Amino acid sequence: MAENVLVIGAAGQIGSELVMELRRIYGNEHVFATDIKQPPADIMDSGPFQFLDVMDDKHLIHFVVRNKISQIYHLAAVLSGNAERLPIQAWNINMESLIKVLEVARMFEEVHKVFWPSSIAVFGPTTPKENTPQLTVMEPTTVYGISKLAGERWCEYYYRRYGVDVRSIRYPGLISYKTEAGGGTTDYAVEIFYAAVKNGSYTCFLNKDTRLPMMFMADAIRATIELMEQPLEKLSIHSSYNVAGISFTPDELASEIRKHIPGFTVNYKPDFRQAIADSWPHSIDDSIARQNNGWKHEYDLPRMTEVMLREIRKKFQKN
Ligand code: AKB
Repeated sequence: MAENVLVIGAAGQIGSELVMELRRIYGNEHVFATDIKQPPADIMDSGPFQFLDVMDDKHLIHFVVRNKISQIYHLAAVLSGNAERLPIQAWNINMESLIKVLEVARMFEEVHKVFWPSSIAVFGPTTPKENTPQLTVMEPTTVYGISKLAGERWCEYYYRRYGVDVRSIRYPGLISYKTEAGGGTTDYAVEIFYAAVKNGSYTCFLNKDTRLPMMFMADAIRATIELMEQPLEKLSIHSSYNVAGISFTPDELASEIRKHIPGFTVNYKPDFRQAIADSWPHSIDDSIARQNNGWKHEYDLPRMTEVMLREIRKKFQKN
């Protein structure tokens, strides 16, 4: 039987790229993009889109039943920076929406697979910073991290108690050119490319030597699809997998950009997001994902920088 895939949060940074890849795999008509805001034109033009607020569980259930949904990708979330501005609202949105999706998967056995993104934000200041292991101390100090850690526990609970096949990745900072991120701590690594192309200068909200784990979006999409395609028996983690890409500092990224734009300058004006970044790992040990899923990232810093600058220049030429 054909798979019918529901993507919640299709207009976001991950969703806007994942929907197109899922449509390539399952067929345009079988991938239902939903969000509370309108996604990019290619998503609107290539297959079904509907406004759906995941907090409205009646609408969610109706949608799942009417469209015979068999897989759900629940990508909607309030990211780390925005969550610190409105902690209780962020907690409610991040947690309640996940529980609603898990409940739908528990109630309707036609929904046989769920994907939910976790984050490196599940780690905190007491976690080992270098090559952070899959299983380690986890004492997040941000509301976003607390919600992601609790979410991981709920995912594993639904798997063990009800057999819900829910899969997850602890994404590092994601770097992409199609849709900008919104409200995260790693967003500087996207903003910097736009500023470099547009103005030749950037004011960074993190210190120059703040090292964080990052990943180019093409790698993140591949990691997600590869995890979802694995037979369940091959998976040993039912909370969320560590996956690693590249780690760099704002200063290292700026130097790489300078190889293409020699006059590029960066000022450093750290704000409240510095404390969030300081609580996160520098690099991630993803050996379990490598063993279970054959995971390996492809984009290093030079390759990612080249693609980002090329694609962002094309965007500005069009406008
Ligand atoms: C954020 O910065 O909040 C996100 C994340 C690392 O989960 N990009």
